Amino acid sequence: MSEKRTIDVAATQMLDKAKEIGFLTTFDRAKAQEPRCTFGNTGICCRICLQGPCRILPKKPGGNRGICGAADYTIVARNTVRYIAGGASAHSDHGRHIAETLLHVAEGKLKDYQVTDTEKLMRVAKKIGIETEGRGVMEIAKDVATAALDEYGRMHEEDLTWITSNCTDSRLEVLRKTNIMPTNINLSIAQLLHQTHVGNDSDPINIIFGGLKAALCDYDGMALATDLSDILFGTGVPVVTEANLGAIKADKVNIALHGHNPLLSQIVVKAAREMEGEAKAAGAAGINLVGICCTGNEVLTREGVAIATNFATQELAILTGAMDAMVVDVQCIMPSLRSLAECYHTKIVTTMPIMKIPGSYHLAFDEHNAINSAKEIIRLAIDAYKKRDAAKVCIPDVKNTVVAGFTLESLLNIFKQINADNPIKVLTDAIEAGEIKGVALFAGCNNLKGTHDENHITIATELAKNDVFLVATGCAAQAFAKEGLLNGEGVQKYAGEGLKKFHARLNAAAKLTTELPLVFHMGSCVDNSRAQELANMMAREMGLDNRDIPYVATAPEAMSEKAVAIGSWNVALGNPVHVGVVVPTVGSSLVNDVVTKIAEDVFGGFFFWETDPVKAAARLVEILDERNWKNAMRK
Ligand code: NFS
Ligand code: SF4
Repeated sequence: MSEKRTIDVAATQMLDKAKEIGFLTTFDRAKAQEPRCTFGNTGICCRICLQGPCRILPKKPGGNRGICGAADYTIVARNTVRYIAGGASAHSDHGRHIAETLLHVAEGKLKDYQVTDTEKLMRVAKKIGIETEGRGVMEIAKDVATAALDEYGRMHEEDLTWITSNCTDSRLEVLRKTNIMPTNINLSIAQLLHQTHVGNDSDPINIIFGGLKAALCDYDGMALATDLSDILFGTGVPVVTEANLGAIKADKVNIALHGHNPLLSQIVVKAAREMEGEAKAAGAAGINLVGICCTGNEVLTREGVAIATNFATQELAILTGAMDAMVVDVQCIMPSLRSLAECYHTKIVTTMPIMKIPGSYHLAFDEHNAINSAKEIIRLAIDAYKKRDAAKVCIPDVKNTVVAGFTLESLLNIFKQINADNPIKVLTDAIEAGEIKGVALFAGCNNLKGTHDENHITIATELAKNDVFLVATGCAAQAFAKEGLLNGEGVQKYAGEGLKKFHARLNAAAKLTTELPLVFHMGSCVDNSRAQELANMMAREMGLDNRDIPYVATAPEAMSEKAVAIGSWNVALGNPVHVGVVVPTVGSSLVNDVVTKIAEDVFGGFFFWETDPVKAAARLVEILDERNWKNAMRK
């Protein structure tokens, strides 16, 4: 564990304050966990049945296996894929919730939601083979929603639609040949839990392939979540806003939107606009919404809502003393928020049936009554504001300008200004000309095994220097937002000559009121599907399989089960994936070799672990160089 806690200046100020008032944050708790148990850290501790925990103790007679006889490779493989099952469940359940909502909109059952982006609806319908000619919007929406819901529990054995309609043909062949193409999201996840039950599969390779199948369900669930969220709420266009704790306003009612699902947060944004008057009547200058984690990314992309902070520093937003309510839905919400809120006037409002925090305020969100639910939440915040103690308010004066909203559509719109017929060619031409080396996707979380945000920033600036085109999602994107990498100044400061030239061309074509950012913010973690669509377009345009395109992914501070699932489908789809923390596969050299070496032979994609950000960046550049070099040789 690193001694330096964070590179974020605002966070540092708040951590000093936490110390002053004697509140132990997640940073203190991370320290308290050291030193870690080596068994758990390397993945050789099994708790799959009640005889456990069993640890691998090679020196003791009989100790080199679990009680049932499971070897290190079985234990490590099982533990790893169970992360994937957790992640795929979270993402696909999120997608299902959106799909149900779209279905109910199409059936006329929800008055507070509508089909906002009909153009995207038509595009998605065509992509998945639904007839659009001469049909009404709601009829088509109903078919799209039904097709999405069908992914979860269909009885027929057809490959998942959002995979077959998005991936390249050569990649589909790889997925089919390796027998990891899923036909039913719920089935594959349940099967994986079955496969890893005590006394079931002990073959690590078979277990890993089961894991990859579930990881592809994760991809499917997020791809449909992105498509259907765009249909319901609109596809983001470039927006200018700001990020970091300085986006919290002392004179306004501050409400943080935290979690992942846009279903509620979108409505809160709408309600907040209608309720400015009520906030003013309470003596505030208005309502200020800020985002944390991926709900924040969703409303940033579509509504230009500012970012307060990312995962590791969520508690610190409350420590400003000016957070009146924090509305949370699902995933990545620290249970500690409640105890911190007790030191302040802050209301923590949980809203989903599967995510409650003891002692916090629960307002069951009801899509049928969405706007009223949202208004009720805002009223709670206004009430809390009245109880705010001005003496406790201390907002770090730290924030940066953010240019975001780069859904694939809005990025292609910029490319279209240069090449109207074939926008993606703008990117692939620049790669083939050697102006830029390729594309790197930054995804994933914060992980306090390292210094908060440091890996993100160091790797990104190193790659920029080496002329790599950068896109980002999730908490990685938020790290960039806070540190000033999502604006034009970031390009001037960090980009290499080639990348600068490429950006200059894009800027001239885009004609936005502001310069394009160093890193293109593609949205939330489910929007990693947007980045994959970009990769697929590159592959098609370059006439290559995904295993050969100059595209890499990195999760510099991976933390959640969802991150494991995302990394795994990236590998299955041919992408090299860097992870900046040591992961618990290292306890079995066999499993570790499979995911870091053998995977490349089979899928073209593979994992590598590197905690040193400079070395990680150098390796990523090397991989891009290798791919470009091979492509040049092929010509
Ligand atoms: Ni992704 Fe986004 Fe952040 Fe990690 Fe959590 S918020 S869904 S899981 S911590 S990036
Ligand atoms: Fe031990 Fe086997 Fe049970 Fe795991 S499944 S806890 S190795 S007995």
